[in-house]
Amino acid sequence: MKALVTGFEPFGGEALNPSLVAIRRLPARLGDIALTAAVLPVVYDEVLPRLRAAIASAAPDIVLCTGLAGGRPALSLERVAINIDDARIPDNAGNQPIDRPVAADGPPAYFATLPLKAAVAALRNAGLPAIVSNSAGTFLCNHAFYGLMHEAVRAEPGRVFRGGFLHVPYLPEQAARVPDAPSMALDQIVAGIQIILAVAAAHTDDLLVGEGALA
Ligand code: PCA
Repeated sequence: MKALVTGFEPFGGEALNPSLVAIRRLPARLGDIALTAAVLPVVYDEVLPRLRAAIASAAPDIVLCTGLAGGRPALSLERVAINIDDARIPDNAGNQPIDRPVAADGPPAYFATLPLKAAVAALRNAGLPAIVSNSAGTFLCNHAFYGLMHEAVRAEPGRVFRGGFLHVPYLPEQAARVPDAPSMALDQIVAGIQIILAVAAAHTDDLLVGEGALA
């Protein structure tokens, strides 16, 4: 079993991105899962070529992309990627697309194909706050997640993989500068990523438990 995990470069004036700090802490092996970590740029025109190159070289069974959602109080497993770019802020190259599809030939949305609810249950059992989120936003994280799933449906036989996206909260040192912002310690984020990968490697079917939310 091979897994590819990605994290994003810092963006929006932040000095660091917890998703990137966390994936750099991951071990090379997790039980019988061989892990590859890759860094993704917060640049619309560059992110999907970089992601595709990482997938081509890692030939993974599972891909978990991760990014920061500052202000979220919990590890957020994203259920759905939508075919729209609507950037609230410019990316790291100054691009700010508005209402542009991620893939002109793609469907409106894709669902994650990792067992999100089983992962959320395992995270909570380990004492980590976790939710299923129904929106990855309309910035680079959604763009990468949509591109990932678009790639997954077009993968050649033998190169088929399952994919999903995890949004992580601010680190405490980031939240300290934002009034009332929640945060999560780096060790917890790193542990959470490993739990999600272990669950995803062990299960293809998800639990049938309610995780519905207003948003
Ligand atoms: N978070 C941004 C893009 C990069 C990242 O880590 C987002 O949620 O879209």
